[in-house]
Amino acid sequence: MEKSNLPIAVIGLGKTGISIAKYLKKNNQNFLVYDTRINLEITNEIKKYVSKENIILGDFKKKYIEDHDNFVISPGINLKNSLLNEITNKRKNIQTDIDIFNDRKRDNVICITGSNGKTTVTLIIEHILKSLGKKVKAGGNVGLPALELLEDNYQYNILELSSFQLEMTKKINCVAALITNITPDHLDRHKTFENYIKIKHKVFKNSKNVIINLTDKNIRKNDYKYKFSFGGIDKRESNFSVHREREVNYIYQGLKKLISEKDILLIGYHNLINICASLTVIESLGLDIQKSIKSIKEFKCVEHRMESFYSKENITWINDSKSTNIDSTISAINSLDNFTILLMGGKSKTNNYKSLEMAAHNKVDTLILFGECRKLLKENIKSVKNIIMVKSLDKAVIEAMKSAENIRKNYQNNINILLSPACSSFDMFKSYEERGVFFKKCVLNLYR
Ligand code: UMA
Ligand code: ADP
Repeated sequence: MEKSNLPIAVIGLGKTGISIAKYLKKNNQNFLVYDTRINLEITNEIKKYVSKENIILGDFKKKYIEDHDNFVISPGINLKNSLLNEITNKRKNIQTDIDIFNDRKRDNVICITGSNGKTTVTLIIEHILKSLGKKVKAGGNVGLPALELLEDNYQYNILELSSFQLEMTKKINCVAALITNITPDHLDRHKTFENYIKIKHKVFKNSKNVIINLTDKNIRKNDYKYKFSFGGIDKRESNFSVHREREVNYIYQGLKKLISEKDILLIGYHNLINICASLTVIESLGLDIQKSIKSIKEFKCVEHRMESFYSKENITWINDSKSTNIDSTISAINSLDNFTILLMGGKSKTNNYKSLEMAAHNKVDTLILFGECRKLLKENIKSVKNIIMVKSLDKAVIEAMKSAENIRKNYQNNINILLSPACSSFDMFKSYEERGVFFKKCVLNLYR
């Protein structure tokens, strides 16, 4: 924070804004809070940290800028698309909660970013570190906002960082930084894929150890000196990688066979890669890999991520509501053998469904499209044999059951019914969590 007699401006009063207000109050700082949402509820939680007179709701006005030298911005705010652009032009000091976290110079910060797999990898690492007896907490884009981690003295702090959080962050020092993968996402905000890639790479800049996914062409390995990597074709090339032998995938540590896919509880090849990524972080910290294996075998899937939650009479229902982009749905489709009925739809983030069409063409028997962009999806994914369009997710569940029953007449093996929307949930739900919970409720109601 730059020295100033003016109050700090906290921009945004969501989860992050509240954690910033809490932190600033605790540190006796003078601040005002702004949020563009005129009807934002000022909860008792908020009132604990900031009085009503110090909260300004509604459009952020140009004249407010002169009242402050320091601005702390929440991740959900797109600086470029609003009047807040002026703040940048006036060369005021703009920070994020991650910058404040960084100013406190914590030891052993581990940063995880990427387009898909951030939460899974973050939670696997947290799980392993706990099993190794370390005092550890994960936060940031998952669970607690970053500043909440300062409330206690953790031996390891794991920060899941989204592109929204990294965009305005100046610097994050860490002991290990990992980008799980980079595929196009959030381009409505970041405009170009190139810009999005650049934002993701910020995480490597001040990391002691840079951890590279060798299989991802968008992770610019040549720009970094790195000792740790995962993935890749040659076992000797990386610390951990996946190789297939007689129809079974195995995780290798260098040349040494470590874990069979049959010994883990997670579904899908992408989750084997997530385990490789997590183990590479553990190795970069100099911790014991052999002791970590047992805890990996016990790690259960995170809710709404390839969550197989109900099976009866050879029909298995899988909730992958967190899949909000093309690539995660392709991974979901590729994770399943046997007949797959795919439920997809919501609010579209792209017009380019070519790669998804190719994946669905080979593996999906019936495609059930729902939500705002169902027509757009139908126009773009023509090659699946059976396509059904419905308005809502509850209707999609009923259609999926009917299709499964039809398939079952001639087919003895397991049938997978997968919700992996490839779209955000905001057309009909508050969040992907709400969508996933609703989906599970609809399915369980069918069997009552
Ligand atoms: N908003 C306004 N006006 C304001 C402030 C916010 O309209 O003045 C809107 C934003 O546009 C957004 C919503 O309110 O739609 C929330 O924005 P926020 O910045 O207040 O968000 P928080 O509640 O602080 O939650 C954020 C992350 N959300 C976003 O970045 C959108 C949460 O990640 C994160 O858990 C939390 O900080 C704590 O660190 C959620 C998320 O959806 C899981 N992340 C996206 C993702 O994973 O794809 C990036
Ligand atoms: P994030 O936090 O980056 O959104 P999650 O672990 O929450 O990642 O998973 C989001 C979606 O991506 C889920 O649908 C999940 O099944 C899928 N997924 C998880 N890991 C990967 C990966 N390595 N590659 C592609 N998709 C993945």
